[in-house]
Amino acid sequence: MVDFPLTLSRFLIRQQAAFPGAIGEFSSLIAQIGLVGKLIAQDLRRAALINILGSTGGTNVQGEAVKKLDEIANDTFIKAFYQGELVCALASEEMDHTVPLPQNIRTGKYMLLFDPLDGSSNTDVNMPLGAIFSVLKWQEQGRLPADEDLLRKGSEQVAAGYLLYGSSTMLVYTTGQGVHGFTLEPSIGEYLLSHEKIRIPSRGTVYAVNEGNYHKWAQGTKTYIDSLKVRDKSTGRPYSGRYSGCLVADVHRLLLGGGIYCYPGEVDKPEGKLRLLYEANPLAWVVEQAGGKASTGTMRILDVEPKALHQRVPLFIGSPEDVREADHALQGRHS
Ligand code: FDP
Repeated sequence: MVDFPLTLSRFLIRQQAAFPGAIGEFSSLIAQIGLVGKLIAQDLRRAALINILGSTGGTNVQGEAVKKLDEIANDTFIKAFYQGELVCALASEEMDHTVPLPQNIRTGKYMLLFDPLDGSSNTDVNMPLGAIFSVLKWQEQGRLPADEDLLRKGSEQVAAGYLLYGSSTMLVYTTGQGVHGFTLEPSIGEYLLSHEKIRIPSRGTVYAVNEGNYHKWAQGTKTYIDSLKVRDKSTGRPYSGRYSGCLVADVHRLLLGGGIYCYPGEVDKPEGKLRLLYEANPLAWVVEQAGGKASTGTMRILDVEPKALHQRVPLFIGSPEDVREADHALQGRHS
């Protein structure tokens, strides 16, 4: 007999049973993120037909042009969590500060940080997109968290994951007990467990980096990327280059098949491009939970002490052997 599919809701109920006293707040939060994914995926499928492609004409807190879909995705996340109940703080990569929640509502104990639409440059060309989320726990009673209360190291996350809008829609997340992937079955509107306990290969043969920035990099970065193209039987080089312009899609590829994604710092911009709290931390934890590594080039991402909500950080993430080699090259050491 064919196995009956395990839905996300049943999976969450099973996981919850391992925590006596759990009241289902966390399970509801993950289910609500799944719902956001369904709503956004539905818009994306028809985007070119319902006039939601292109830019709004505005710029976000990072000074980047805002796409209509950035705004739609951001609003969808906020509406889904605005009534409190599941969260006591909401912070988005698209907004200056945490979202002020309405007064006098019952708030949950979780703080949710999210990048509502990752890979915005892909919106108008029907390429993959994603969303990334990080969940922290708020222990204090009597007051709601302020911006600075969200400045926690990645190692303090209680859940992290992403939605991938590719040829299918997926929800992939971890709570520190491995990484599980669910694929949306659109005909029944359910996420079904499709990738249980994902393990990343210890080494891959693919690298993802925007090589258009080559001339802006420090010598260590150039040396490392150059080394990936040299013929070497023992490591399977030359590696193949695969860069989609969507961090989530590139990380998903290497989570399943191995390899490395790099968004290095530049000589004139050593902090790089990606956001620590909304992108690097959640993906670092997912990848570590699958047996991989994530580094700034000099230290573990999850140990970086955040100083600001929108702090940027260089990112090298993927198979453990590949990230270790990148670290060594960046630090001028030999592997
Ligand atoms: P985007 O700005 O288009 O949203 O952090 C966002 C991100 O895309 C990643 O998804 C992607 O890997 C990277 O930035 C692309 O940046 P470049 O265009 O500089 O390569």
